[in-house]
Amino acid sequence: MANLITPPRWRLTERDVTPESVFWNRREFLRQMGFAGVGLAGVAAGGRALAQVTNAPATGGAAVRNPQFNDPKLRLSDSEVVLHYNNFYEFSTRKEQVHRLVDKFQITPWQIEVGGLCEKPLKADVRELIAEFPPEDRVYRFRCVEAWSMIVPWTGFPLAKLLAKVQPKSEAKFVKFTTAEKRDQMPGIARLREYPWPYTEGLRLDEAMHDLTLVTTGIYGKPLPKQMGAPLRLVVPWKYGYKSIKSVVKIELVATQPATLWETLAPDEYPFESNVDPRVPHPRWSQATERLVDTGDRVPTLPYNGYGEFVAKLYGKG
Ligand SMILES: Nc1nc2c(c(=O)[nH]1)N[C@H]1C(S)=C(S)[C@@H](COP(=O)(O)O)O[C@H]1N2
Ligand SMILES: [Mo]
Repeated sequence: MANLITPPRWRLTERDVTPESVFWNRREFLRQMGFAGVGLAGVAAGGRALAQVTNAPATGGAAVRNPQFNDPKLRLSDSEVVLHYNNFYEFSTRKEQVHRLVDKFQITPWQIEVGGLCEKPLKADVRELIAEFPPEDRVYRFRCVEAWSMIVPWTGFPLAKLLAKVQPKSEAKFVKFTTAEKRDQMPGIARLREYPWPYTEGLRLDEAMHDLTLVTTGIYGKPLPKQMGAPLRLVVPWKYGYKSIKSVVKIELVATQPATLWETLAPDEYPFESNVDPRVPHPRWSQATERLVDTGDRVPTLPYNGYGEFVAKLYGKG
């Protein structure tokens, strides 16, 4: 466990970041193959369920698919696998355990605060936000820094709409996001005592305003399950998964680059910008390829996770 780590105290053990490249043993492999077998059968069922999705519940589950983000070449990952393979360290560092530990996690009511350097800060219940910003469905690739990936239909709305509502001041240059810290309901927090809780993340303001950056309230046509960051998370598809912060309670406009949990822990391994880039290896493993969570297929990783045509210009490229 992390709290047994010797100097530097915060240094992650390989167990903590659980890169499959390191922990991939034969038993696990066989188990995963069994998992994948079930998964393949589930794909068709998942597709049917999606087709049935028509009426949007107030909880942000399902909406109309945005045709711009519905690439027919992308095969959706099996929801049975995706929903039960999670990184959410507030509950557990073991991906298969997270979904079993969320029962006590209370998500209603859920207040969100949007403030900092803006003209019209607001506090609202997540249901009010969903009512104000009607969600749409988008199929996105999702790439974890640990080199696993998935392709999922998220439900949400562009963060830009929410930011426009609060009217950022000209001094605002970054956006900071904070996850709820409910220690009595999140058993993982106490086990990682050295971590700088609550989980925080950040984006440059232009990244936050980009149309791809999605405030997400649903997946596979249903409200987000707790293990995936209910009732509201961020999804930033061209960056490594740790930027896609879950169960957000606060969004702040700030003047300088905010400290984030992962960058504070290991800046050389989890830097602030963290754009997906197959040419830049992680210090402990290659980022050239990725493993699809459901099938186990290894596929090449794409620059900006395949979103270069939309975002390269943010970085003076493309
Ligand atoms: N609050 C919080 N957000 C988080 C994390 C976390 O541990 N806590 N893990 C991140 C990482 S590393 C990844 S890959 C994704 C995983 O999202 P998923 O479990 O919904 O697939 O959530 C990100 N958001
Ligand atoms: Mo991740």
